Amino acid sequence: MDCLFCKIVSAQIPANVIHKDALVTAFRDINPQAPTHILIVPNEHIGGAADLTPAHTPTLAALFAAASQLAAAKGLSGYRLVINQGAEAGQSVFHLHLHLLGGRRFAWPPG
Ligand code: DGP
Repeated sequence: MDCLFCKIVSAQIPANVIHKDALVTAFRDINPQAPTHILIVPNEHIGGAADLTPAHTPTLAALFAAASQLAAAKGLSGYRLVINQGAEAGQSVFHLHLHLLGGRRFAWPPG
């Protein structure tokens, strides 16, 4: 499968990887929208949030566990976690990813 994030997970394409475990990989976003902008992706290919099933529960838990660990490691007391599902919502890479954004104030509602 020709998937950018699968290639980052398997190190076929370089990225600034800051965490990897059996289930998830985290790396810096190439186009950061905040002082801290990290993408956390499942190692297995999942197209997006709409493709999640109960069988993915351990992977989903690992995504959020990595996010809270990385946020703590970066000293972030508040941060935003975002999943864009579908092109209408701004998804541009169709491999599930959790955006961890921090280091500035965020507006609500989001743009
Ligand atoms: P989304 O728009 O929610 O699908 O987010 C995709 C993100 O992926 C976007 O913020 C930019 C980032 N991105 C795209 N290509 C690359 C890449 O080659 N390397 C890295 N590190 N990030 C990328």
